[in-house]
Amino acid sequence: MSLGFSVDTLLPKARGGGQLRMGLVKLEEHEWLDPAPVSAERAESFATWPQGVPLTPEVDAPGRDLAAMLSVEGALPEAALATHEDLCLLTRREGEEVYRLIGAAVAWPSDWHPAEKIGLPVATAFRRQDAIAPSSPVYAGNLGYGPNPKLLERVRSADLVIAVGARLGEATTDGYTVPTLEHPGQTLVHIHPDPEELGRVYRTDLAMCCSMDEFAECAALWEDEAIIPFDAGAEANAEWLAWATPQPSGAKIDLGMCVAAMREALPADTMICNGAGNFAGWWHRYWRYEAYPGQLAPTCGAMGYGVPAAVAASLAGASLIVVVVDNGAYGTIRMHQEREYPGRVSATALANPDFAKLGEAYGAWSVRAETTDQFIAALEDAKGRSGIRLIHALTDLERIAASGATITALRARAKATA
Ligand SMILES: Cc1ncc(C[n+]2csc(CCOP(=O)(O)OP(=O)(O)O)c2C)c(N)n1
Repeated sequence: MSLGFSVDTLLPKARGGGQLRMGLVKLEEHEWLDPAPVSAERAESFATWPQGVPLTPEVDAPGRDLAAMLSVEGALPEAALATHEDLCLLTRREGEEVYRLIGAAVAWPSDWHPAEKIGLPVATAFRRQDAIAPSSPVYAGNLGYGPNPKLLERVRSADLVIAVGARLGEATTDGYTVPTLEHPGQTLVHIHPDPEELGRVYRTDLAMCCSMDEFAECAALWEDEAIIPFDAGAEANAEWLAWATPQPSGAKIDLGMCVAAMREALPADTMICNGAGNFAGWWHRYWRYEAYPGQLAPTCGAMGYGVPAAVAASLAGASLIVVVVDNGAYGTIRMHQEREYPGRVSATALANPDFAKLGEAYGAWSVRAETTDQFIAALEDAKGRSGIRLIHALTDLERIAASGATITALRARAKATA
């Protein structure tokens, strides 16, 4: 049997001939085929983690050849299921020296999650919520607008902060306060592919300029014997779960419950697209960004991003449900007005059209929802249809943010401290 190349010839050429970081060791052919694989566990692992089988169209034919070599019916996924080995196929295109990965079937990716091994809490940066699966036992939540106060406190009191791939921007750092720019008593390690970013705003104790896959591959090699397990990951995960589980707010249309209903109703690989605005906060807090990519949202905070992002996703095959959250105002700006100049409302009220009728005029299936029950029913109905579906959710401006803040309370607090 031949795979067309040997490990010895392949390895120096992987990643353009750079240092090998994958932790691969060469096995003889008789070693890499387990004569009695336990396929039930592998089948379960493939079923629960479909992202472990990324396939390009290019891998189909060689995958079939590989399966045939192993006397298995099918292609790469079936071959990986029938053996006890995770399988990757690479190709070298004409005129290219490097090998490219064209498909893989990896059943046990959890071995590649160093933070889980160590028990360290991992939070995602603003609008990068799909970077870590929320089902990870050490997922600690999102650092963005309206963060979980318990998560902020954790970052504030940590001895060591490792920022992997994230820009330490305004939203992620709660306005450059967590951590503070000089973070006395705290060690900050910043890993980022752009050398301009490292040390630009934050004093950095250790800066590493590299791509995220290079870092991940190196980090995955941390030896188990050297690992000190911490409880902080599980604790932070429990705090996040409590924060990210909506409690009924008493609102006529309760957006937390609507997002919870969406989680029930829609597939886990659903992508959430949004632009700037307080409405997005309910999804940032209560949606589980399990898919990758699963969040199309602007880290620069631009309004008007959501619909074009959703159109782009639909061009790539996604089907669209549009939720218009209509509180009759530029709510975010109204919130700032009440906080800084309580009671001085200026140019933030909107005279909105009937978005359901507008959607209908454009050929979308559209529904108006004024209560949580109507929203849930609309969602169920929408699921059974194809084409663009639009739900016009009329919300109460008084409930201005997913944190639970109200206009009345903001105004009262601002007046009291004026
Ligand atoms: C292109 C652009 N213009 C202006 C802003 C400033 N801005 C941020 S949120 C916001 C109001 C958003 O209102 P809306 O979309 O109705 O959402 P809400 O906050 O009411 O949920 C504005 C004007 C922005 N972020 N992007």
